[in-house]
Amino acid sequence: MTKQLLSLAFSLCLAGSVSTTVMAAEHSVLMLNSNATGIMAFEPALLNVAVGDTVKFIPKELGHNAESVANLIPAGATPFKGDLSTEIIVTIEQEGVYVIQCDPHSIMAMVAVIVAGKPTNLADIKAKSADYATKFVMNKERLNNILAQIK
Ligand SMILES: [Cu+2]
Repeated sequence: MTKQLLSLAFSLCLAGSVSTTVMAAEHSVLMLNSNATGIMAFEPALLNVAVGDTVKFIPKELGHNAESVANLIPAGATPFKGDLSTEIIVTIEQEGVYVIQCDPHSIMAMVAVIVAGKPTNLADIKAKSADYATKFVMNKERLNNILAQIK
């Protein structure tokens, strides 16, 4: 009897650790040559995730990458940079707002925003993104429009 109880307790522990792993969701963001928001776009452009989730950036079309923008991620978050035309899976470990760009199309505002948990650094991101956005020659309002949707 005691043995059975122990083995039951052990099974429950296993089940517990497995479900913890499963709870971290994986999200997908497509890298596209165009969509409803214009040319050169991430889809979705705004993604809400939980801390610990992963985001997979998928090059649906060639010539794109996904990378975090310097100074436009939460303090202490690890920057990342995917290779051109290559899928990258990023684990979001820090709460807050992240701005992501495609390097070759950053001047066309090929950007996405990830909000992990609460947007604790939103005011900071909005202030710093104004300077970053001066390099856009197309889709100039795209980043502002995305940031304006964050509550
Ligand atoms: Cu691109």
